Amino acid sequence: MARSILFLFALAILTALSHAQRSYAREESGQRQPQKCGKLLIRKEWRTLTNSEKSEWVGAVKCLGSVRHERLSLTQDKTILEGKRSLYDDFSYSHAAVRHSAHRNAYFLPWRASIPVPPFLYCPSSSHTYTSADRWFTYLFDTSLRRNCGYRGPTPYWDWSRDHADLFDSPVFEDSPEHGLGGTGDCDPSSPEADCTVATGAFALSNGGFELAWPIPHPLRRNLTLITGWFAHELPQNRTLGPASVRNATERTTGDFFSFQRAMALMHNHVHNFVGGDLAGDCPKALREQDCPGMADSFTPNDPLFWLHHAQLDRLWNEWQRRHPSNFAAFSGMPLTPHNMTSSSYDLHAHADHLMPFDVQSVPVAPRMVFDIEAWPLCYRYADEE
Ligand SMILES: *[C@@H]1O[C@H](CO)[C@@H](O)[C@H](O)[C@H]1NC(C)=O
Ligand SMILES: *[C@@H]1O[C@H](CO)[C@@H](O)[C@H](O)[C@H]1NC(C)=O
Ligand SMILES: *[C@@H]1O[C@H](CO)[C@@H](O)[C@H](O)[C@H]1NC(C)=O
Ligand SMILES: *[C@@H]1O[C@H](CO)[C@@H](O)[C@H](O)[C@H]1NC(C)=O
Ligand SMILES: [Cu+2]
Repeated sequence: MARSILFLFALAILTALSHAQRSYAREESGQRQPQKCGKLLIRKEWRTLTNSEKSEWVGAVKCLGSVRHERLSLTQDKTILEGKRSLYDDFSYSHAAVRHSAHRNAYFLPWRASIPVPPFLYCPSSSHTYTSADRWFTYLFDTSLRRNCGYRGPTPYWDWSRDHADLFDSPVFEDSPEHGLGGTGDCDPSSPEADCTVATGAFALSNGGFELAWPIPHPLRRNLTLITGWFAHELPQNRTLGPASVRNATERTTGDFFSFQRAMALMHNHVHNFVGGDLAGDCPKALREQDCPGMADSFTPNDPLFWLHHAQLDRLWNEWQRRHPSNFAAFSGMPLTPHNMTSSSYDLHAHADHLMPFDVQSVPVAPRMVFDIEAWPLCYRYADEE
């Protein structure tokens, strides 16, 4: 199965409004003073969690996957989608639905204006809003775990740069049925059953894992592979995801949001593509090729690893923002050296105050609102790694 090339950003969200969002809506309508954070939540690297913290997170994710509910589609007719789906599936579906709608609906034109072209691998990232959409998406997921599943522990992230020399052996792929996310699946091409189904860790069906709804019901799939050779100058992920790449992305791009995002885009895609299966948007075998979602990453949040990876990207953005005053609110439709104004890589409309609509069930969010993770409503920070 050809491995999909991924889009960059995550979109949100159909889940019910969080308390914070509702309050924000009230604040916007002038009924309330801006709110302050209480205690900041601390996000921690996966391997620094105790086993019991890991199990708590895994358990909360499984809980979200066990809460069945109906939901409205994002199409204009607002039909109810058929089938068995969970609060967890919502996050995958939002990814897909917003993108599909964005291509059909005038309603979503503002989305298109702010996120113009999917940033393909080796094309410069054109999405100047993705980091902020991503930050909000991850925050909403975390909020959902806390609200719907009583999660009280830290939001984990996966610093893959610590594992780049041997990604296969990363602690995020632990086998433990209680606290492990599991490893690669069985992808044996000669076996008709094998579809890269993950058989280890807490998300394996045999260990009480959940079935995912999108694009058809199936268990979690992974196909860990170091990919090389798509492009002449391409290096395997064990070369592109190390500390040197991270330093290049964060230290050599001061004041240049565009270059920073481009470097992040490459690392982002390389992790998705290394892990394969659901995280790479590879279609389940049981789905006919022509029924496979065209948008490669539509269901990539199926793999709980998605959240650990995206929290890491969020962490790197935060780190970059705090490296230099010119980085903190760096956000615009224009790179520092606009040599070609007609290129689709440049979005003249992207603006930190441009509201990103999140459908009828969510208040629109402006990138500026998520610049400071330590300010309300986000109210978290990243732990210093040991
Ligand atoms: C697993 O990934 C490799 C590398 O991309 C690919 O060649 C292979 O077809 C994949 N296997 C399945 C079953 O998707
Ligand atoms: C990356 O993996 C390849 C095998 O796929 C190996 O030959 C190479 O030495 C590794 N590079 C690093 C920097 O670990
Ligand atoms: C970092 O950037 C330098 C200069 O552009 C380049 O030569 C080097 O290969 C980069 N390193 C990595 C790991 O990307
Ligand atoms: C500018 O970008 C447009 C669209 O990508 C392209 O068609 C055109 O050739 C570019 N012009 C120059 C001078 O690079
Ligand atoms: Cu991603």
